Amino acid sequence: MCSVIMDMDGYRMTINKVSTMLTKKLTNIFILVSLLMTSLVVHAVEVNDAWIREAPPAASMMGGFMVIENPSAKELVLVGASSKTFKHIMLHRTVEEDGVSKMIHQMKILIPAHGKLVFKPGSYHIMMPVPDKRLVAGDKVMIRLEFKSGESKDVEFVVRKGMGMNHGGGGHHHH
Ligand SMILES: [Cu+2]
Repeated sequence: MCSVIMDMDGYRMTINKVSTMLTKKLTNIFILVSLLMTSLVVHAVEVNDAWIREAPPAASMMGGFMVIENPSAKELVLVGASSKTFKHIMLHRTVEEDGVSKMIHQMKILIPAHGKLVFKPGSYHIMMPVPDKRLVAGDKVMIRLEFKSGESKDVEFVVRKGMGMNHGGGGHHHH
């Protein structure tokens, strides 16, 4: 009789132990998943004034501009961008050499710690082929900015009429 009670206790102990272990494991998995999810999103970076210049009907490329702010203490490195709307997106910088402006492909663009970088015509910009369905002023496009850290940020760009024709950056028609 005594052994039966002992066995029952042993049985109960085992069940308790297993359920405690399970709870601990589930808690650990939950923490791990939460950590993974937060690491994939940039919380610090702020993107404002994101817009794409409406392209003339004959144009094959169009340019996009924005202001990226990095309030964090770590340098931010933009390495690419992607969107369902565009086949591909390039990182470009327009520079002027001997009075001739030209676009240089950027493998990466640095946004300094506690700093910001202005993407604007005649300077840094993103550039993409015009989509089959022509984009006009007022259209909105989601673009995902990809950073070297593996983090990304989804940004809504609004299509606008360009401000003047000076210093492209939005087109391949430089003089
Ligand atoms: Cu360009």
